[in-house]
Amino acid sequence: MTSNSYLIVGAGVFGVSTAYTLIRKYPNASITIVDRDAYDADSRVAASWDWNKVIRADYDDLIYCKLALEAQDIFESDPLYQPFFHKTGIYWMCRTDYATQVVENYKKLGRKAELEAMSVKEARRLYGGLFEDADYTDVRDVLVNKTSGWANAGDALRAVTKKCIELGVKYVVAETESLTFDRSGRCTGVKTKKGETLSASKVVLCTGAFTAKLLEQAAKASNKPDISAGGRIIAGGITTGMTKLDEESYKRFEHMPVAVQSYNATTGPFVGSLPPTADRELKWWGQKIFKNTQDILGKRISAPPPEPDYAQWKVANPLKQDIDYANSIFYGKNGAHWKMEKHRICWDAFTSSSDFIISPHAGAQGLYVATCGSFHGYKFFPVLGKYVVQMLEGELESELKEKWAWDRERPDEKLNPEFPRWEMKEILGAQAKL
Ligand SMILES: Cc1cc2nc3c(=O)[nH]c(=O)nc-3n(C[C@H](O)[C@H](O)[C@H](O)COP(=O)(O)OP(=O)(O)OC[C@H]3O[C@@H](n4cnc5c(N)ncnc54)[C@H](O)[C@@H]3O)c2cc1C
Ligand SMILES: *[C@@H]1O[C@H](CO)[C@@H](O)[C@H](O)[C@H]1NC(C)=O
Ligand SMILES: CC(=O)N[C@H]1CO[C@H](CO)[C@@H](O)[C@@H]1O
Repeated sequence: MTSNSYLIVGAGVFGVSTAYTLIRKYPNASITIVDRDAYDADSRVAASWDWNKVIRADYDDLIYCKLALEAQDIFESDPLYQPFFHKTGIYWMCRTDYATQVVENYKKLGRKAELEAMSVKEARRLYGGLFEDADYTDVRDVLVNKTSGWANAGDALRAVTKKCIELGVKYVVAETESLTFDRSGRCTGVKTKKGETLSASKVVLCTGAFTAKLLEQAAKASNKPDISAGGRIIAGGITTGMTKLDEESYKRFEHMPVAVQSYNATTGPFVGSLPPTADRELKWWGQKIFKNTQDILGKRISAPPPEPDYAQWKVANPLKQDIDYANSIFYGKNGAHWKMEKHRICWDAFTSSSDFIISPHAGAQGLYVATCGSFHGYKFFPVLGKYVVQMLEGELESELKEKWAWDRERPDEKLNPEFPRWEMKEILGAQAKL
């Protein structure tokens, strides 16, 4: 085991958690992370690099519920993660019977569900009426739960990466362009854009939204069509926006819970709003989740824009309007005067079931995939590596192995409210027509 060397491509939560688990298990192993961005850069493309992310365990899927509780226990108790976790509770405007399912899952797992379903009338009065003017159309109940919260996402990622480096993980800044294979077809490493090669006995792709494009480049360069993602992995983007609260609003919203508006597969994805950061910035993510399908080496593939920074700070007006809409459905008149200060487009990798892929790649020995957070991966940061390493060592329990497999049946994406249902061009085109 210890004679293995590991090359992890991508320093988001999947890659860093894997490196952290490996270096503690095998302190003398050669473990390298390669990423296009420095881990402490001022701006990064990683979805994991963000001001904040929701940390909740309220899943109707029992497996993710269990995993999220496992992760949250670490966020609460491990000195490495704990400084970044804020247990603010959640305020969830719910339009399905998700709530009942969550409570049942907690019970099955022997955990106390500190989760309460309230009528809209009752809920409106909570938190000094912060959500009195939200949009409650079709809302069945409002879930209020103490155990959820949020994390300073980018800061936690930087801290764990720094710890990995201190423990002996090498961090290389380079863009990976393709993969290298030996004569038997085994993956032996990566080739960077500058033409360097990095080698290892196990290569793990944790490349998020870029994964399908990278695999296509590798398939083409090595003349191995089986390396292609073949429609399993779809890059999706979503807009986030922030306002800096004035003194008065800050006093009112300082102790707010994470807020969520959830819909269904017909009407759309979750929309969320996160409590103000230390800089007093309150955040939303929007309701429009989009692909960016483009021609990549003769195939139609969704990938982030080709700019090195994924053009993530170039946010067009129709996307900014998505954030104004989010503001209105959470705060109504209470947020009507807020000025939006920052917008970013965040890209993540999706599967049609929103399941991760944590699996050997079926197209080559020595090649593994661990990504596809599908817009919900961050909260699992403290435990992802444990499962990736189990996968690398063939020890993943069968239920997880099947759920996260490279090859498995994949449900119709139309059943998934979170799945990207727009093309970015369509949304931007709508503006051109106005
Ligand atoms: C707007 C938004 C809100 C979200 N909110 C939440 C939330 O509240 N809670 C939650 O749990 N999850 C949330 N998520 C999901 C979560 O952020 C992701 O699922 C998770 O961070 C994905 O991690 P990753 O490691 O797979 O990818 P990433 O974090 O994107 O990391 C991939 C890394 O790979 C590198 N890379 C890619 N290609 C190459 C290459 N060719 N060469 C070198 N390096 C490369 C990139 O630079 C990047 O650092 C949200 C996502 C978005 C976009
Ligand atoms: C989703 O909700 C809308 C309105 O609340 C309803 O008309 C529609 O039938 C629902 N769709 C599903 C799949 O439940
Ligand atoms: C914010 C908060 O803690 N709300 C509720 C969460 O659930 C518990 C248990 O049902 C309630 O007592 C809290 O008021």
